[in-house]
Amino acid sequence: MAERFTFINQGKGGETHQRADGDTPVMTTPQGAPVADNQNSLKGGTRGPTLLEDHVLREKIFKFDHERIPERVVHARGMGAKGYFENYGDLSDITCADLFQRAGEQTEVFVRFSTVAGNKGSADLARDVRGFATKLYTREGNWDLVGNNIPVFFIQDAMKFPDLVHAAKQEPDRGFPQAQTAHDNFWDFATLSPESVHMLMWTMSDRAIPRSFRFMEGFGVHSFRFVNSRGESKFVKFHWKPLQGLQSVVWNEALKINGADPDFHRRDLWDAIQSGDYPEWELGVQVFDDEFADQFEFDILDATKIIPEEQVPVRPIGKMVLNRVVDNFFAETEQVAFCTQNIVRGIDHSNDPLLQGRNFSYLDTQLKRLGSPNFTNIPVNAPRCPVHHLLQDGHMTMKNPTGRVNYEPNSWEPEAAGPRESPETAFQSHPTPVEGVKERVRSELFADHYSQARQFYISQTDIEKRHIKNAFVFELSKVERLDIRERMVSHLLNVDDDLARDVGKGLGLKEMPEAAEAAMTPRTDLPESPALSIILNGPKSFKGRKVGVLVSEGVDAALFAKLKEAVEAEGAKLAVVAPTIGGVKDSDGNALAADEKVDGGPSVVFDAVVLLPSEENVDELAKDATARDFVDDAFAHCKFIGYSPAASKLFDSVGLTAMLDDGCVSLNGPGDTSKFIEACRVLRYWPREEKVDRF
Ligand code: HDD
Repeated sequence: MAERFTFINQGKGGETHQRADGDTPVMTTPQGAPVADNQNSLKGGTRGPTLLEDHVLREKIFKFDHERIPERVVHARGMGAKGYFENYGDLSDITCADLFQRAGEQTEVFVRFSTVAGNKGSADLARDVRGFATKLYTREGNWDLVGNNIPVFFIQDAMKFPDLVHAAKQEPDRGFPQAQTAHDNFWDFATLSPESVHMLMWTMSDRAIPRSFRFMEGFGVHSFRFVNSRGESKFVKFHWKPLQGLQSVVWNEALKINGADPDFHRRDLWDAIQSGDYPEWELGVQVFDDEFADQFEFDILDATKIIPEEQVPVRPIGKMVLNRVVDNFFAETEQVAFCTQNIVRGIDHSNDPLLQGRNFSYLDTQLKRLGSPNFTNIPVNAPRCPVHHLLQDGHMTMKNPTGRVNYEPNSWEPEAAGPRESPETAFQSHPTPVEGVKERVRSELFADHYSQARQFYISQTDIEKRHIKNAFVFELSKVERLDIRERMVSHLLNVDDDLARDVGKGLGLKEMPEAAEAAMTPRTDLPESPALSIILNGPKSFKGRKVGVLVSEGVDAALFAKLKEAVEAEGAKLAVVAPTIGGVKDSDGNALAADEKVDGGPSVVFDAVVLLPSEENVDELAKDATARDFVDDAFAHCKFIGYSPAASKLFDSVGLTAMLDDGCVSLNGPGDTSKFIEACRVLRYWPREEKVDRF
């Protein structure tokens, strides 16, 4: 405990002050002077004025006044975690990056997941892109792979980034809406920038409402380069694939989770790691040469395009395991500074104009946020390998450099001369030829904005297609200007006719607009890519998921015990939801502790639910509106519902009795519990959706 509050071990003569009781450290001022009274300021007389002389008070308030730093201009809300990357094998044929040379070698990692548009205090389940930023502390310096959970981006050139972000965030006059793109400015900008159409398909899909950070993919987005020790180079795209499988929530659920638990994603990651259920992602690479790049249908430097996995398979090269939460949110999650420019020998940038702009922006923003070019000395940012350079001084210098030499070349004797260059082990830019005239242009090859948007759409299951249509209708229904709504539909006509017509219908358009003018005729011959669907890439088991069990006094003890056993055998978790947080007595008269009171644990925060009221108390439960919502929402969100015979009264209370389907599993005896958990493995009972989704 003492360490938690001990900021600097002062070294010589600087032992931590110890209190007489020996257990707790002495509280000091930041200058190290012991504090006598942390409750009262220094006054001139018992009821007199506080004295300016009170340096203890002034220093305490001063430190407090400066606690906040500017929040990130985008990705303000995030959650960090720590772990390691384990390399699968020797990749020296394609890259000399040190971390990829030896099978089984581990490299320390820090990850920050985030939403993009919302402020630091916004809710986790916004419909938004998720940031997936990784810092790998390699033996040859830090490598930051600053990606998202979507493999394409809204824009092709960094020049457009400030406008994109301004349009997406709160409107400047009113300061709202918070953490959502469902407003005029965003859709105005997006529809005037047809290059965003592919990304819009992804953000209107369930990818933008993940169930958890643990169940989403990550992508480096850009094409990078791998370079081997012979100086040969190939292009590479990076993918993080969750070994937990993909999973998202449904939109109505997301809206409700934001109210029930705005920290849903943060809490989920924290709880999983703290309980030893460490999330894992495989790092995969799509490696391709210049010849492939030249014959590929699209420009591999265009960040609005993917290379379908069916065309260039993703080769797994290692695994990341997140097995530690942060020690301190501010010190680590807030102060971590990712920079796309941080790459290491064996990896290089490409000419993607978005990446080129990013390489300036990240370093610049860290100076603004962290206040000093010495931010690389903050523990979470400091390389784990030795650092020797002759750069010096600046705000918050943390090291005491010794000696006389701070320049190079110099002719001092080797012990005093300081560090020297090392071309053999250093990062070297791959010598790609550069030619052309200076001009502000976009390559003509970037002009196809619709073909891959269509490919994404046709690769979805019918359920996912429905969700995409609904999302467009929801977002555009919040847009006040009819011409903007119509403009979006005019773009969708270049993607898929059915999609456009259904969205037009959902918006109540009297007439369909003309298709938007396309710079290049959209292709309709690109094949489906099953890798783009979430449902087709779901988990194999119910592991890592959570079942909410609604109980009342007198809950069947044997059934509950069997259920718990089946849930835990699957590697899932069970939470007891009861009328009061004091819990209930089960049918054997034993106390059953509650994890949530029913209004604090609505069904939206669980992956599946079980209704276990007792015959004696079910009527009482059915009178409670939040208990009824629990059942109604679970059904509406296509969740699997296990239920004991007495639960029929709960179904009656919400008018569902006649609608019960195969997703509702009756638990007549303890043997049925395993049957229920097996059913849950597909996560949702989707055939129900058509019956409950009317608009
Ligand atoms: Fe960015 C943060 C990902 C384009 C400028 N970005 C930021 C973070 C992620 C991304 C995950 C949060 C890092 C963290 O957790 O601290 N950004 C992307 C991806 C992009 C992208 C995948 C496109 C492929 N970004 C992009 C462009 C620019 C920026 C084109 C500017 C030209 N991004 C920033 C930034 C941020 C940032 C302003 C805000 C806070 C920070 O950097 O540290 O510099």
